[in-house]
Amino acid sequence: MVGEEERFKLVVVGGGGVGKSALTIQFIQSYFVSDYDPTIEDSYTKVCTVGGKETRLDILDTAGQEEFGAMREQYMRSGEGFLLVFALNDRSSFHEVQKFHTQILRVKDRDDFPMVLVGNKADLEQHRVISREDAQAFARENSIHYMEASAKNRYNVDEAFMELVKIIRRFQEMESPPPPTQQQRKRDSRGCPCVIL
Ligand SMILES: Nc1nc2c(ncn2[C@@H]2O[C@H](COP(=O)(O)OP(=O)(O)OP(=O)(O)O)[C@@H](O)[C@H]2O)c(=O)[nH]1
Ligand SMILES: [Mg+2]
Repeated sequence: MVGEEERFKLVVVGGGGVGKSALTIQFIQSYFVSDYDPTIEDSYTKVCTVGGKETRLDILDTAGQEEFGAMREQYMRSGEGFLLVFALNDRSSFHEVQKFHTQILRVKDRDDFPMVLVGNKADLEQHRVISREDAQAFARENSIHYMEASAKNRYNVDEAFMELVKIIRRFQEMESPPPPTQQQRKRDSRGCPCVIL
């Protein structure tokens, strides 16, 4: 629609230390944060072009550590799409991300919602404990997209966020179809005469 800016709320979730902040900062500011400084909650805004259309992204980088998790339900209610991040070298983070997935669907009260599963730290291939097949199996069962990424090498970072935007668009279009065209309106008004009771 002319003059109406597209804007989405993206939320990055997953266990502690999996690289949510590193991925977010790599996406927003194009550098790799090598120190680990546990997040409480940080938000960012970025305007980018996805599929030829300009979009404003409000990105919430959340706390993976349990003690900072009080805001979970609240951000899950307001998020329009979620990056579910785990680390390929951390088995417990793969289990945690599955819990996030379940909790999001429960809070949204839906069977599916825009999410992309991200297996981060792909540069640590020699320390991998979650196979691509295992992650893909979970993603397939739950009809979500799976990508492997590395915040360190800037591998699949933009791609993960862009993919999520595309999925949100498709989802929201299905939820609220565009207003009928002139043609359709004419046809409907002829086909469905007004009934006065
Ligand atoms: N080798 C490697 N290290 C990474 C990668 N992404 C993040 N790290 C490192 O992993 C540690 C944790 O990264 P963070 O981005 O702070 O993790 P987080 O998920 O935001 O953690 P919380 O804020 O506590 O939830 C840091 O030392 C990062 O430098 C990656 O792709 N490869
Ligand atoms: Mg963080």
